[in-house]
Amino acid sequence: MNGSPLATRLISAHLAFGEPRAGTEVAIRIDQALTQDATGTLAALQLEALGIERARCELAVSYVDHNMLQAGPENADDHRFLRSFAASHGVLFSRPGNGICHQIHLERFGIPGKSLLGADSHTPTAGGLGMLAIGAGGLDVALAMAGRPFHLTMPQILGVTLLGRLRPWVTAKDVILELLRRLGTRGGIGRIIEYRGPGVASLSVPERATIANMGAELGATTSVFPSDEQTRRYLEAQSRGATWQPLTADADAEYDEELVLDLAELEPLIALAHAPDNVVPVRSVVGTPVQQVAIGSCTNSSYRDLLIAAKMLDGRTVHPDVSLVVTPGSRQAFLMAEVSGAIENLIEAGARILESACGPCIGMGQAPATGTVSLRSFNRNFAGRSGTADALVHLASVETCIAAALTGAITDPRDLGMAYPDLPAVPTRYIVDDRGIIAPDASSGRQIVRGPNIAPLPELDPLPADLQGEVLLALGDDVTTDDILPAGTKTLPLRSNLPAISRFAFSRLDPTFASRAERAGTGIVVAGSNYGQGSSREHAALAPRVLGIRAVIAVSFARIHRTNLVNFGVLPLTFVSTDDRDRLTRGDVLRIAAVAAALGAGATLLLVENTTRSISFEVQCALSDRERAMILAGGLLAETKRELAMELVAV
Ligand code: MIC
Ligand code: SF4
Repeated sequence: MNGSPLATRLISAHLAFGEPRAGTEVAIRIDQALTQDATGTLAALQLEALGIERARCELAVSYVDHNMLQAGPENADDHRFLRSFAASHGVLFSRPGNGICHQIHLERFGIPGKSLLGADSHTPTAGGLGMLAIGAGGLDVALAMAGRPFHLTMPQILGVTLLGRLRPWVTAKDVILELLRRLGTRGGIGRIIEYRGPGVASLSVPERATIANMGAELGATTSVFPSDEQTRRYLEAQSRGATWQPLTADADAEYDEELVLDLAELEPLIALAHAPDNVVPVRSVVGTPVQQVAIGSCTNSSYRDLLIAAKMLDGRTVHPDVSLVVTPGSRQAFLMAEVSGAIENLIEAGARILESACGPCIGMGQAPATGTVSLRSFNRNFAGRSGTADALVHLASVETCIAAALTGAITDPRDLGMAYPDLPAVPTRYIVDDRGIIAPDASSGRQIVRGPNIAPLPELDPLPADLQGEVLLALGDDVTTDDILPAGTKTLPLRSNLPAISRFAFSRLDPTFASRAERAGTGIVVAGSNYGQGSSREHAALAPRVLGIRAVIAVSFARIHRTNLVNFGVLPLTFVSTDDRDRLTRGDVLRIAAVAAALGAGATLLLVENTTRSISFEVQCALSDRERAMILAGGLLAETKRELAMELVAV
């Protein structure tokens, strides 16, 4: 018999339901949970609605890192709400300024072999430490905090064998950009990416974290690295050596798919606007003028990233046409950069240093000038996400970004004529100062501080017996959650106010959507492949739902968004024939007769009548029994309340 990949071993060790057989439903026990402020307020309200008074998993952390621009009281009110909620619910609170959730979690909390569920799509960053770390909607994370297992479809395991060693100026970012170039943003759907082979040992934990982080852009369920000497060194430097254990795949592990990447053959790469898989070699676009360079985000904002930027800029000046902004990933990284003199180098060179937060990555400030090019060490470059609709945002390594900051144009860093700065991958000791993390305090009482912007959760009604609705939008492929419910300065302050934020649903694609949906009462959205790629924000399912969307018919769905739709009682249906997609237009009225009965009876095909055109077509309804029950009940919250009530009766 053949051995197991590490991912399968991690899943088996946490299995609460099912068997780890690709394509079947499994449930896994969750050891650690994280939320951030943009998803955490809803998660907190949902936990409250379930009557759960204390987090029951081993560790729960509520981070504040997204909504940091306090242009009005809303964000600060949310921070206060989260702080008081965490204190009284046994949750650690990472205060604003402490840094980006994924960077801090890696530094201070991640433990090889443990499972982590996070209300943010880049939670797999902790896979760099040998964790089973998965991104999910806030409600799923609330349930994990309540001690309930997390359900998912068992993914296939893609084994990526790394050979050789990266050459100077070629980085971990180029490894993941190469995978995006080869596999595309749909290439990881239904897969866990497991890194293995002799090349792994040369990558430090921060480098592995960069690679695991952007597995989210591949659409992967998660990414995982072994836990080895590099992991031990990192955890020891974080004064957490006792949490280390070695973890690898079985020697004869069998993978569903395999791929080989020779690190020594890679070169600096860049993902051009507006998709993370629009990857070309840097050398093919050299000379393109750049007006903004941004270093930061949960992908590339570690101490090492700051240090390499500082070394490259040491004694030099940022090009006069470029605005260079730096957001350190964490207070620790910021402090280390300060103590080592890196911050001084950055300031002297002309960098603008922002606080430790997501910042420009989520359009919270530093929107580029009209029609300009922004080169970022980030992970997402969807159109408009930066806050400037016609900006061209490209993604590259810190090294390539700083090369452009120096020359004012896209530059292959190998052409700078600089010796590659000699840096330790990981210092022997990081500065450990956890005062940015506030421990829960039961004595704080149960007083939750609620600002006026925190609206009650909407009541969601069960699925109607027959579903009839107008096609309110007919969309193409790769619609992102940023398209469905944009982030940025206007909407992020409204994350805890669904009636207000729902006005912005699809506003970038069609500003008339919200009012048309309200007039129509019940609506349906039609889309192409990979609908809902990107963020885990459940607002992208809830806001359309609140406006009456009861079904999305697409060619395929991104994992987290599909689950969020189900969690809020929206039917995710797929076309049996993609030709049917092309026969639908906005305004067509569709009807699925006896949909509730069919769902209850386990039907996997439903007949959709297009009453406007007098034609019919079939759609696939690939839902598990659990998902069917949820949709019939009006969503996961309603269904869980029902289950909890039954458990009480049983006791
Ligand atoms: C993102 O990078 O898009 C976000 C903002 O971090 C989201 C979470 C959110 O929308 O609150 C994510 O990646 O899940
Ligand atoms: Fe924050 Fe950007 Fe990372 Fe999302 S991708 S968690 S917005 S830094």
